Amino acid sequence: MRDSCQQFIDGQWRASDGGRDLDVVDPYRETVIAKLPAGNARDVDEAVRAAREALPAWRRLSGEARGRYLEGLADGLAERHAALCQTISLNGGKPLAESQLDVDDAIACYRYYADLARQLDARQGEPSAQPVAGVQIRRYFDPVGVVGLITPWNFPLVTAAWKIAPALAAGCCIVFKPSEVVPMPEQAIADIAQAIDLPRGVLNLVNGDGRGIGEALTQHTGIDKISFTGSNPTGETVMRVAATGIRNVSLELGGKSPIIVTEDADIAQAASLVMNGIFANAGQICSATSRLLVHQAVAEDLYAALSRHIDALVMGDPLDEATTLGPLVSDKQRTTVDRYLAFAKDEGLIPVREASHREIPRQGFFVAPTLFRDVPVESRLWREEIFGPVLCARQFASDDEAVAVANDSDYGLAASVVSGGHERASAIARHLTAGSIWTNIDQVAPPQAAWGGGKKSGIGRELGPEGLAAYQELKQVMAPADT
Ligand code: TXE
Repeated sequence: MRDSCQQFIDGQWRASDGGRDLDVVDPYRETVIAKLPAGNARDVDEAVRAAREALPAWRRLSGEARGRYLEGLADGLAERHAALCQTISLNGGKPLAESQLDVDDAIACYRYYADLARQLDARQGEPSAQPVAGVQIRRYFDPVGVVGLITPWNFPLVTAAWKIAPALAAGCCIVFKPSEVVPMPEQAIADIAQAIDLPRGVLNLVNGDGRGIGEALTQHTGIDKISFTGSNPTGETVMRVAATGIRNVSLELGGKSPIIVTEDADIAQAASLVMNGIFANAGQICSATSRLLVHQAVAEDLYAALSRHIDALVMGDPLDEATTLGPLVSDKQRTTVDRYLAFAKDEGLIPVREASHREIPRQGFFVAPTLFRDVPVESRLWREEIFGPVLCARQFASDDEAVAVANDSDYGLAASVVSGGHERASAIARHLTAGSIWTNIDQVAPPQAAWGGGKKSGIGRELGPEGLAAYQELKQVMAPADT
Protein backbone atom coordinates (compact mmCIF):
# COMPACT_ATOMS: atom_id res chain seq x y z
CA MET A 1 0.00 0.00 0.00
CA ARG A 2 1.24 3.53 -0.69
CA ASP A 3 1.86 5.52 2.48
CA SER A 4 -0.11 8.38 1.13
CA CYS A 5 -2.12 8.86 -2.01
CA GLN A 6 -1.50 11.77 -4.28
CA GLN A 7 -2.81 12.53 -7.73
CA PHE A 8 -1.55 10.62 -10.76
CA ILE A 9 -1.52 13.10 -13.62
CA ASP A 10 0.33 12.95 -16.94
CA GLY A 11 2.26 9.84 -15.90
CA GLN A 12 3.50 11.25 -12.57
CA TRP A 13 2.40 11.13 -8.95
CA ARG A 14 2.17 14.68 -7.72
CA ALA A 15 1.06 16.48 -4.61
CA SER A 16 -1.96 18.73 -4.71
CA ASP A 17 -1.61 22.35 -3.75
CA GLY A 18 -4.27 23.41 -1.33
CA GLY A 19 -6.23 20.14 -1.33
CA ARG A 20 -7.83 18.73 1.82
CA ASP A 21 -6.84 15.53 3.60
CA LEU A 22 -9.66 13.00 3.98
CA ASP A 23 -9.62 10.21 6.59
CA VAL A 24 -9.43 6.66 5.27
CA VAL A 25 -10.91 4.33 7.88
CA ASP A 26 -10.53 0.63 8.70
CA PRO A 27 -14.19 -0.31 9.30
CA TYR A 28 -13.31 -3.19 11.62
CA ARG A 29 -10.86 -1.41 13.92
CA GLU A 30 -12.64 1.93 13.47
CA THR A 31 -9.29 3.65 13.12
CA VAL A 32 -7.88 6.05 10.55
CA ILE A 33 -5.39 4.07 8.46
CA ALA A 34 -4.38 6.78 6.02
CA LYS A 35 -4.91 10.37 5.08
CA LEU A 36 -6.12 10.81 1.54
CA PRO A 37 -4.74 14.04 0.07
CA ALA A 38 -7.73 14.99 -1.99
CA GLY A 39 -7.16 16.87 -5.20
CA ASN A 40 -8.95 20.00 -6.31
CA ALA A 41 -10.52 21.44 -9.45
CA ARG A 42 -7.08 22.48 -10.75
CA ASP A 43 -5.93 18.85 -10.58
CA VAL A 44 -9.01 17.78 -12.54
CA ASP A 45 -8.24 20.46 -15.09
CA GLU A 46 -4.65 19.30 -15.48
CA ALA A 47 -5.70 15.66 -15.65
CA VAL A 48 -8.21 16.45 -18.40
CA ARG A 49 -5.59 18.46 -20.28
CA ALA A 50 -3.09 15.56 -20.04
CA ALA A 51 -5.74 13.11 -21.24
CA ARG A 52 -6.66 15.34 -24.20
CA GLU A 53 -3.01 15.68 -25.19
CA ALA A 54 -2.51 11.91 -25.00
CA LEU A 55 -5.65 11.09 -26.96
CA PRO A 56 -4.51 11.53 -30.61
CA ALA A 57 -1.60 9.10 -30.26
CA TRP A 58 -3.44 6.60 -28.05
CA ARG A 59 -6.45 6.32 -30.34
CA ARG A 60 -4.18 5.82 -33.35
CA LEU A 61 -2.30 2.99 -31.68
CA SER A 62 -3.33 -0.46 -32.92
CA GLY A 63 -5.72 -2.54 -30.83
CA GLU A 64 -2.91 -5.08 -30.63
CA ALA A 65 -0.65 -2.55 -28.89
CA ARG A 66 -3.37 -1.33 -26.55
CA GLY A 67 -4.10 -4.97 -25.71
CA ARG A 68 -0.49 -5.41 -24.60
CA TYR A 69 -0.85 -2.56 -22.09
CA LEU A 70 -4.09 -4.11 -20.80
CA GLU A 71 -2.28 -7.42 -20.29
CA GLY A 72 0.37 -5.42 -18.43
CA LEU A 73 -2.26 -4.01 -16.08
CA ALA A 74 -3.61 -7.53 -15.48
CA ASP A 75 -0.09 -8.87 -14.81
CA GLY A 76 0.61 -6.00 -12.43
CA LEU A 77 -2.51 -6.80 -10.41
CA ALA A 78 -1.61 -10.50 -10.39
CA GLU A 79 1.88 -9.70 -9.04
CA ARG A 80 0.36 -7.63 -6.24
CA HIS A 81 -2.48 -10.11 -5.57
CA ALA A 82 -1.83 -10.95 -1.90
CA ALA A 83 -1.09 -7.36 -0.87
CA LEU A 84 -4.17 -6.07 -2.68
CA CYS A 85 -6.43 -8.59 -0.92
CA GLN A 86 -5.12 -7.37 2.42
CA THR A 87 -5.64 -3.74 1.44
CA ILE A 88 -9.19 -4.33 0.21
CA SER A 89 -10.16 -6.18 3.39
CA LEU A 90 -8.46 -3.64 5.63
CA ASN A 91 -9.98 -0.60 3.94
CA GLY A 92 -13.35 -2.05 2.87
CA GLY A 93 -14.17 -4.63 5.56
CA LYS A 94 -14.62 -7.50 3.09
CA PRO A 95 -13.63 -10.98 4.27
CA LEU A 96 -10.38 -12.03 2.57
CA ALA A 97 -12.07 -14.62 0.32
CA GLU A 98 -14.31 -11.91 -1.13
CA SER A 99 -11.37 -9.56 -1.63
CA GLN A 100 -9.74 -12.32 -3.66
CA LEU A 101 -12.76 -12.32 -5.95
CA ASP A 102 -12.41 -8.57 -6.39
CA VAL A 103 -8.81 -8.95 -7.53
CA ASP A 104 -9.39 -12.10 -9.62
CA ASP A 105 -12.40 -10.64 -11.43
CA ALA A 106 -10.53 -7.40 -12.13
CA ILE A 107 -7.62 -9.35 -13.64
CA ALA A 108 -10.02 -11.41 -15.78
CA CYS A 109 -11.66 -8.19 -16.98
CA TYR A 110 -8.36 -6.59 -18.10
CA ARG A 111 -7.41 -9.80 -19.94
CA TYR A 112 -10.82 -10.05 -21.61
CA TYR A 113 -10.65 -6.49 -22.96
CA ALA A 114 -7.03 -7.05 -24.01
CA ASP A 115 -8.49 -9.73 -26.29
CA LEU A 116 -11.27 -7.49 -27.57
CA ALA A 117 -8.74 -4.72 -28.25
CA ARG A 118 -6.69 -7.12 -30.37
CA GLN A 119 -9.80 -8.25 -32.26
CA LEU A 120 -10.71 -4.63 -32.96
CA ASP A 121 -7.97 -4.24 -35.60
CA ALA A 122 -9.64 -6.79 -37.89
CA ARG A 123 -13.07 -5.24 -37.32
CA GLN A 124 -12.08 -1.71 -38.38
CA GLY A 125 -13.57 -1.07 -41.82
CA GLU A 126 -15.79 -4.15 -41.78
CA PRO A 127 -18.61 -4.07 -44.35
CA SER A 128 -22.05 -3.39 -42.94
CA ALA A 129 -24.23 -6.46 -42.45
CA GLN A 130 -27.11 -4.47 -44.00
CA PRO A 131 -26.27 -4.26 -47.71
CA VAL A 132 -27.60 -1.34 -49.74
CA ALA A 133 -27.80 -1.57 -53.55
CA GLY A 134 -25.11 0.58 -55.17
CA VAL A 135 -23.57 1.74 -51.88
CA GLN A 136 -20.63 0.31 -50.02
CA ILE A 137 -20.84 0.89 -46.24
CA ARG A 138 -17.81 0.37 -44.04
CA ARG A 139 -17.94 0.49 -40.25
CA TYR A 140 -15.24 1.93 -37.99
CA PHE A 141 -15.22 1.94 -34.21
CA ASP A 142 -13.77 5.21 -32.94
CA PRO A 143 -13.15 5.97 -29.26
CA VAL A 144 -15.61 8.31 -27.54
CA GLY A 145 -12.67 10.51 -26.46
CA VAL A 146 -11.69 11.52 -22.92
CA VAL A 147 -13.81 9.79 -20.31
CA GLY A 148 -14.43 10.53 -16.63
CA LEU A 149 -14.82 7.38 -14.56
CA ILE A 150 -16.39 7.54 -11.09
CA THR A 151 -16.62 4.42 -8.94
CA PRO A 152 -18.03 3.43 -5.53
CA TRP A 153 -16.45 1.56 -2.62
CA ASN A 154 -18.08 -1.87 -2.65
CA PHE A 155 -15.85 -3.62 -5.24
CA PRO A 156 -12.97 -1.18 -5.67
CA LEU A 157 -10.90 -3.03 -8.27
CA VAL A 158 -13.77 -4.66 -10.15
CA THR A 159 -15.87 -1.53 -10.63
CA ALA A 160 -12.72 0.28 -11.78
CA ALA A 161 -11.76 -2.55 -14.17
CA TRP A 162 -15.24 -2.67 -15.72
CA LYS A 163 -14.68 0.93 -16.83
CA ILE A 164 -10.92 1.33 -17.28
CA ALA A 165 -10.37 -1.86 -19.31
CA PRO A 166 -12.99 -1.26 -22.05
CA ALA A 167 -12.21 2.47 -22.17
CA LEU A 168 -8.51 1.81 -22.84
CA ALA A 169 -9.34 -0.99 -25.27
CA ALA A 170 -11.55 1.39 -27.25
CA GLY A 171 -8.78 4.02 -27.42
CA CYS A 172 -10.18 6.47 -24.86
CA CYS A 173 -8.05 8.39 -22.37
CA ILE A 174 -9.15 8.46 -18.77
CA VAL A 175 -9.58 10.63 -15.72
CA PHE A 176 -10.51 8.22 -12.94
CA LYS A 177 -11.93 9.17 -9.54
CA PRO A 178 -12.07 6.26 -7.10
CA SER A 179 -14.34 6.33 -4.06
CA GLU A 180 -13.01 8.38 -1.17
CA VAL A 181 -14.34 5.70 1.22
CA VAL A 182 -12.16 2.85 -0.14
CA PRO A 183 -9.44 4.59 -2.18
CA MET A 184 -6.40 2.54 -1.14
CA PRO A 185 -6.60 -0.47 -3.52
CA GLU A 186 -7.16 1.64 -6.63
CA GLN A 187 -3.89 3.54 -6.22
CA ALA A 188 -2.18 0.35 -7.42
CA ILE A 189 -3.71 0.82 -10.87
CA ALA A 190 -1.80 4.07 -11.36
CA ASP A 191 1.35 2.50 -9.90
CA ILE A 192 1.07 -0.31 -12.44
CA ALA A 193 0.35 2.10 -15.29
CA GLN A 194 3.59 3.87 -14.39
CA ALA A 195 5.51 0.59 -14.06
CA ILE A 196 4.43 -0.67 -17.49
CA ASP A 197 5.14 2.69 -19.15
CA LEU A 198 1.59 3.30 -20.20
CA PRO A 199 1.95 6.46 -22.31
CA ARG A 200 1.69 9.63 -20.21
CA GLY A 201 -1.77 11.08 -19.82
CA VAL A 202 -3.64 7.99 -21.00
CA LEU A 203 -4.74 7.15 -17.46
CA ASN A 204 -4.99 9.83 -14.80
CA LEU A 205 -6.26 9.33 -11.26
CA VAL A 206 -7.54 12.15 -9.08
CA ASN A 207 -8.48 11.42 -5.46
CA GLY A 208 -11.26 13.13 -3.59
CA ASP A 209 -14.91 13.12 -2.67
CA GLY A 210 -18.00 13.77 -4.75
CA ARG A 211 -18.30 17.42 -3.92
CA GLY A 212 -14.64 18.22 -4.50
CA ILE A 213 -13.64 16.05 -7.45
CA GLY A 214 -16.76 14.24 -8.67
CA GLU A 215 -18.53 17.49 -9.47
CA ALA A 216 -15.46 19.10 -11.06
CA LEU A 217 -15.05 16.04 -13.26
CA THR A 218 -18.68 15.78 -14.38
CA GLN A 219 -18.83 19.52 -15.07
CA HIS A 220 -15.61 19.61 -17.08
CA THR A 221 -16.38 20.28 -20.72
CA GLY A 222 -13.13 18.56 -21.75
CA ILE A 223 -14.76 15.27 -20.73
CA ASP A 224 -16.68 13.56 -23.54
CA LYS A 225 -18.36 10.91 -21.42
CA ILE A 226 -18.98 10.11 -17.77
CA SER A 227 -19.34 6.52 -16.63
CA PHE A 228 -20.67 6.40 -13.09
CA THR A 229 -21.44 3.62 -10.61
CA GLY A 230 -23.08 4.61 -7.33
CA SER A 231 -26.29 5.78 -5.75
CA ASN A 232 -29.44 6.91 -7.54
CA PRO A 233 -29.43 10.50 -6.25
CA THR A 234 -25.82 11.00 -7.41
CA GLY A 235 -26.62 9.26 -10.70
CA GLU A 236 -29.40 11.77 -11.31
CA THR A 237 -27.02 14.65 -10.57
CA VAL A 238 -24.39 13.25 -12.93
CA MET A 239 -26.96 12.91 -15.70
CA ARG A 240 -28.27 16.43 -15.16
CA VAL A 241 -24.77 17.94 -15.22
CA ALA A 242 -23.78 15.92 -18.30
CA ALA A 243 -26.71 17.47 -20.17
CA THR A 244 -24.62 20.65 -20.45
CA GLY A 245 -22.69 20.21 -23.66
CA ILE A 246 -24.69 17.04 -24.52
CA ARG A 247 -22.15 14.68 -23.01
CA ASN A 248 -22.61 10.93 -23.00
CA VAL A 249 -23.34 9.03 -19.75
CA SER A 250 -23.44 5.43 -18.56
CA LEU A 251 -25.02 4.85 -15.16
CA GLU A 252 -24.88 1.71 -13.01
CA LEU A 253 -27.09 2.46 -10.04
CA GLY A 254 -29.02 0.60 -7.39
CA GLY A 255 -31.08 -2.52 -7.24
CA LYS A 256 -33.68 -4.38 -5.21
CA SER A 257 -33.33 -7.74 -6.83
CA PRO A 258 -35.69 -10.67 -6.26
CA ILE A 259 -34.81 -14.33 -5.72
CA ILE A 260 -37.66 -16.73 -6.47
CA VAL A 261 -37.70 -20.23 -4.92
CA THR A 262 -40.31 -22.63 -6.32
CA GLU A 263 -41.81 -25.56 -4.41
CA ASP A 264 -39.80 -28.18 -6.35
CA ALA A 265 -36.45 -26.53 -5.56
CA ASP A 266 -33.74 -28.34 -3.64
CA ILE A 267 -33.98 -26.54 -0.29
CA ALA A 268 -30.31 -26.97 0.60
CA GLN A 269 -29.27 -25.45 -2.74
CA ALA A 270 -31.87 -22.71 -2.44
CA ALA A 271 -30.68 -21.79 1.06
CA SER A 272 -27.08 -21.55 -0.13
CA LEU A 273 -28.00 -19.37 -3.14
CA VAL A 274 -30.22 -17.12 -1.00
CA MET A 275 -27.43 -16.72 1.58
CA ASN A 276 -24.78 -15.82 -1.00
CA GLY A 277 -27.21 -13.50 -2.75
CA ILE A 278 -27.73 -11.26 0.28
CA PHE A 279 -24.94 -11.79 2.80
CA ALA A 280 -21.91 -11.71 0.47
CA ASN A 281 -20.09 -8.42 1.10
CA ALA A 282 -22.60 -7.88 3.93
CA GLY A 283 -25.30 -7.14 1.36
CA GLN A 284 -23.37 -4.20 -0.11
CA ILE A 285 -23.78 -5.36 -3.71
CA CYS A 286 -25.89 -3.61 -6.32
CA SER A 287 -27.27 -6.99 -7.45
CA ALA A 288 -27.92 -8.30 -3.91
CA THR A 289 -31.05 -10.46 -4.02
CA SER A 290 -32.66 -8.70 -1.07
CA ARG A 291 -36.27 -9.76 -1.83
CA LEU A 292 -36.95 -13.47 -1.31
CA LEU A 293 -40.12 -14.86 -2.90
CA VAL A 294 -40.66 -18.43 -1.74
CA HIS A 295 -43.49 -20.79 -2.63
CA GLN A 296 -45.81 -21.16 0.36
CA ALA A 297 -45.42 -24.97 0.35
CA VAL A 298 -41.70 -24.79 1.19
CA ALA A 299 -41.47 -21.44 2.98
CA GLU A 300 -41.12 -22.84 6.52
CA ASP A 301 -38.45 -25.35 5.43
CA LEU A 302 -36.48 -22.61 3.71
CA TYR A 303 -36.74 -20.18 6.63
CA ALA A 304 -35.49 -22.95 8.97
CA ALA A 305 -32.55 -23.70 6.68
CA LEU A 306 -31.73 -19.99 6.37
CA SER A 307 -31.85 -19.58 10.15
CA ARG A 308 -29.25 -22.33 10.53
CA HIS A 309 -27.03 -20.71 7.90
CA ILE A 310 -27.38 -17.27 9.50
CA ASP A 311 -26.42 -18.79 12.85
CA ALA A 312 -23.29 -20.19 11.25
CA LEU A 313 -22.08 -16.84 9.85
CA VAL A 314 -18.86 -15.78 11.52
CA MET A 315 -18.66 -12.03 12.16
CA GLY A 316 -15.19 -10.72 12.90
CA ASP A 317 -11.94 -9.37 11.58
CA PRO A 318 -12.05 -9.34 7.75
CA LEU A 319 -8.35 -10.26 7.77
CA ASP A 320 -9.12 -13.47 9.70
CA GLU A 321 -9.69 -16.32 7.23
CA ALA A 322 -12.50 -17.69 9.45
CA THR A 323 -14.64 -14.55 9.04
CA THR A 324 -17.59 -14.90 6.67
CA LEU A 325 -19.43 -11.64 7.45
CA GLY A 326 -17.46 -8.43 7.79
CA PRO A 327 -18.50 -5.01 9.05
CA LEU A 328 -20.24 -2.51 6.80
CA VAL A 329 -17.89 -0.21 4.97
CA SER A 330 -18.45 2.89 7.09
CA ASP A 331 -20.23 4.33 10.07
CA LYS A 332 -22.43 6.20 7.58
CA GLN A 333 -23.48 2.97 5.88
CA ARG A 334 -24.18 1.32 9.24
CA THR A 335 -26.36 4.28 10.22
CA THR A 336 -28.27 3.94 6.93
CA VAL A 337 -28.96 0.25 7.52
CA ASP A 338 -29.85 0.81 11.20
CA ARG A 339 -32.38 3.38 10.04
CA TYR A 340 -34.08 0.70 7.93
CA LEU A 341 -34.14 -1.64 10.94
CA ALA A 342 -35.90 1.14 12.86
CA PHE A 343 -38.45 1.48 10.01
CA ALA A 344 -38.98 -2.30 10.28
CA LYS A 345 -39.89 -1.91 13.95
CA ASP A 346 -42.28 0.94 13.15
CA GLU A 347 -43.87 -1.15 10.40
CA GLY A 348 -44.21 -4.16 12.72
CA LEU A 349 -42.15 -6.48 10.48
CA ILE A 350 -41.54 -9.99 11.80
CA PRO A 351 -37.89 -11.05 11.99
CA VAL A 352 -37.20 -14.75 11.55
CA ARG A 353 -33.81 -14.10 13.06
CA GLU A 354 -33.90 -11.22 15.46
CA ALA A 355 -30.88 -8.98 15.38
CA SER A 356 -30.66 -9.43 19.15
CA HIS A 357 -30.16 -13.20 18.71
CA ARG A 358 -26.72 -12.58 17.33
CA GLU A 359 -23.92 -11.08 19.26
CA ILE A 360 -22.31 -8.35 17.20
CA PRO A 361 -18.56 -7.88 17.66
CA ARG A 362 -17.89 -4.97 19.99
CA GLN A 363 -15.71 -3.18 17.48
CA GLY A 364 -16.46 -2.56 13.84
CA PHE A 365 -19.40 -1.16 11.89
CA PHE A 366 -21.40 -4.38 12.14
CA VAL A 367 -25.10 -4.92 11.59
CA ALA A 368 -26.52 -8.31 12.56
CA PRO A 369 -27.72 -10.40 9.59
CA THR A 370 -31.50 -10.17 9.61
CA LEU A 371 -34.35 -11.98 7.84
CA PHE A 372 -37.88 -10.58 7.87
CA ARG A 373 -40.79 -12.76 6.75
CA ASP A 374 -44.25 -11.86 5.39
CA VAL A 375 -43.04 -8.41 4.41
CA PRO A 376 -45.85 -6.37 2.78
CA VAL A 377 -45.10 -5.09 -0.71
CA GLU A 378 -45.72 -1.53 0.51
CA SER A 379 -42.96 -1.79 3.15
CA ARG A 380 -40.01 0.55 2.69
CA LEU A 381 -37.77 -2.42 3.37
CA TRP A 382 -39.37 -4.34 0.48
CA ARG A 383 -39.13 -1.46 -1.97
CA GLU A 384 -35.93 0.46 -1.20
CA GLU A 385 -32.29 -0.50 -1.58
CA ILE A 386 -30.89 -1.04 1.93
CA PHE A 387 -27.32 -2.08 0.98
CA GLY A 388 -26.79 -4.16 4.09
CA PRO A 389 -27.29 -7.73 5.41
CA VAL A 390 -31.09 -7.49 5.55
CA LEU A 391 -33.27 -9.99 3.70
CA CYS A 392 -37.01 -9.47 3.23
CA ALA A 393 -39.18 -12.48 2.41
CA ARG A 394 -42.74 -13.17 1.40
CA GLN A 395 -44.61 -16.17 0.05
CA PHE A 396 -46.36 -16.82 -3.24
CA ALA A 397 -48.88 -19.37 -4.53
CA SER A 398 -48.19 -19.43 -8.29
CA ASP A 399 -45.35 -18.63 -10.69
CA ASP A 400 -47.42 -15.84 -12.22
CA GLU A 401 -47.83 -14.22 -8.82
CA ALA A 402 -44.09 -14.56 -8.14
CA VAL A 403 -43.22 -12.88 -11.44
CA ALA A 404 -45.73 -10.06 -10.92
CA VAL A 405 -44.46 -9.28 -7.40
CA ALA A 406 -40.81 -9.60 -8.50
CA ASN A 407 -41.37 -7.13 -11.36
CA ASP A 408 -43.25 -4.68 -9.14
CA SER A 409 -40.10 -2.67 -8.38
CA ASP A 410 -38.49 0.60 -9.39
CA TYR A 411 -35.33 -1.36 -10.21
CA GLY A 412 -34.41 -3.89 -12.88
CA LEU A 413 -30.79 -4.88 -12.39
CA ALA A 414 -30.79 -8.59 -11.53
CA ALA A 415 -32.83 -11.57 -10.37
CA SER A 416 -32.38 -15.22 -9.37
CA VAL A 417 -34.62 -18.24 -9.80
CA VAL A 418 -34.15 -21.49 -7.90
CA SER A 419 -36.29 -24.31 -9.21
CA GLY A 420 -36.25 -28.10 -9.55
CA GLY A 421 -36.67 -27.96 -13.31
CA HIS A 422 -34.50 -25.99 -15.68
CA GLU A 423 -37.37 -25.34 -18.10
CA ARG A 424 -39.54 -23.90 -15.38
CA ALA A 425 -36.70 -21.70 -14.15
CA SER A 426 -36.08 -20.45 -17.71
CA ALA A 427 -39.77 -19.74 -18.25
CA ILE A 428 -39.88 -17.64 -15.09
CA ALA A 429 -36.64 -15.87 -16.10
CA ARG A 430 -38.12 -15.08 -19.49
CA HIS A 431 -40.83 -12.97 -17.83
CA LEU A 432 -38.66 -11.14 -15.29
CA THR A 433 -37.55 -7.59 -16.05
CA ALA A 434 -33.84 -7.53 -15.17
CA GLY A 435 -30.50 -7.26 -16.96
CA SER A 436 -28.91 -10.36 -15.42
CA ILE A 437 -30.83 -13.41 -14.24
CA TRP A 438 -29.29 -16.45 -12.59
CA THR A 439 -31.18 -19.75 -12.64
CA ASN A 440 -29.95 -22.38 -10.15
CA ILE A 441 -26.52 -20.77 -10.03
CA ASP A 442 -24.68 -18.24 -7.87
CA GLN A 443 -24.33 -14.62 -8.97
CA VAL A 444 -21.56 -15.06 -11.53
CA ALA A 445 -20.48 -11.94 -13.43
CA PRO A 446 -17.92 -13.05 -16.04
CA PRO A 447 -16.42 -10.29 -18.19
CA GLN A 448 -17.94 -11.91 -21.29
CA ALA A 449 -21.53 -11.24 -20.12
CA ALA A 450 -23.00 -7.73 -20.26
CA TRP A 451 -23.97 -6.16 -16.94
CA GLY A 452 -26.54 -3.47 -16.23
CA GLY A 453 -30.23 -2.94 -15.86
CA GLY A 454 -33.28 -0.96 -16.78
CA LYS A 455 -35.69 1.25 -14.87
CA LYS A 456 -33.90 3.10 -12.03
CA SER A 457 -30.98 0.66 -12.11
CA GLY A 458 -29.28 2.74 -14.74
CA ILE A 459 -28.52 3.35 -18.37
CA GLY A 460 -26.30 1.23 -20.58
CA ARG A 461 -24.32 -1.96 -20.11
CA GLU A 462 -20.83 -2.73 -18.83
CA LEU A 463 -18.82 -5.88 -19.64
CA GLY A 464 -19.11 -8.01 -22.76
CA PRO A 465 -18.89 -6.48 -26.25
CA GLU A 466 -21.56 -4.00 -25.13
CA GLY A 467 -19.15 -2.74 -22.45
CA LEU A 468 -16.62 -1.93 -25.19
CA ALA A 469 -19.30 -0.34 -27.38
CA ALA A 470 -20.09 2.00 -24.48
CA TYR A 471 -16.70 3.69 -25.12
CA GLN A 472 -16.98 3.74 -28.92
CA GLU A 473 -18.62 5.94 -31.51
CA LEU A 474 -19.72 4.05 -34.60
CA LYS A 475 -18.49 5.70 -37.79
CA GLN A 476 -19.87 4.59 -41.15
CA VAL A 477 -18.01 5.48 -44.33
CA MET A 478 -20.10 5.25 -47.49
CA ALA A 479 -18.91 5.12 -51.09
CA PRO A 480 -20.15 3.93 -54.48
CA ALA A 481 -20.35 0.12 -54.43
CA ASP A 482 -17.70 -0.33 -57.15
CA THR A 483 -14.91 1.52 -55.27
O1 TXE B 1 -22.78 6.62 -3.00
P1 TXE B 1 -22.42 7.89 -3.92
P2 TXE B 1 -22.47 6.37 -1.44
C1 TXE B 1 -25.89 2.94 -3.13
C2 TXE B 1 -26.20 2.21 -1.84
C3 TXE B 1 -25.57 3.07 -0.79
C4 TXE B 1 -25.81 4.44 -1.37
C5 TXE B 1 -24.87 5.54 -0.88
O2 TXE B 1 -27.60 2.17 -1.66
O3 TXE B 1 -26.20 2.93 0.45
O4 TXE B 1 -25.62 4.27 -2.75
O5 TXE B 1 -23.52 5.20 -1.13
C6 TXE B 1 -19.04 10.01 -6.09
N1 TXE B 1 -20.76 14.17 -8.61
N2 TXE B 1 -24.72 2.42 -3.82
O6 TXE B 1 -22.84 7.57 -0.62
O7 TXE B 1 -22.49 9.13 -3.13
C7 TXE B 1 -18.45 9.50 -4.79
O8 TXE B 1 -17.33 10.27 -4.42
C8 TXE B 1 -19.94 13.19 -9.03
C9 TXE B 1 -24.98 1.52 -4.91
O9 TXE B 1 -21.09 5.89 -1.31
O10 TXE B 1 -23.27 7.76 -5.12
C10 TXE B 1 -18.14 8.05 -5.15
O11 TXE B 1 -16.93 8.01 -5.88
N3 TXE B 1 -19.57 12.15 -8.24
C11 TXE B 1 -23.78 1.37 -5.78
C12 TXE B 1 -19.31 7.67 -6.07
O12 TXE B 1 -19.84 8.92 -6.55
C13 TXE B 1 -20.06 12.10 -6.99
C14 TXE B 1 -22.49 1.22 -5.05
C15 TXE B 1 -20.43 6.91 -5.37
O13 TXE B 1 -20.89 7.66 -4.27
C16 TXE B 1 -20.94 13.10 -6.50
C17 TXE B 1 -22.36 2.18 -3.96
C18 TXE B 1 -21.29 14.17 -7.37
N4 TXE B 1 -22.13 15.13 -7.01
C19 TXE B 1 -23.47 2.71 -3.37
N5 TXE B 1 -21.29 12.76 -5.23
C20 TXE B 1 -23.89 0.27 -6.81
N6 TXE B 1 -24.58 0.56 -7.92
O14 TXE B 1 -23.34 -0.78 -6.66
C21 TXE B 1 -20.64 11.60 -4.93
N7 TXE B 1 -19.89 11.20 -5.98
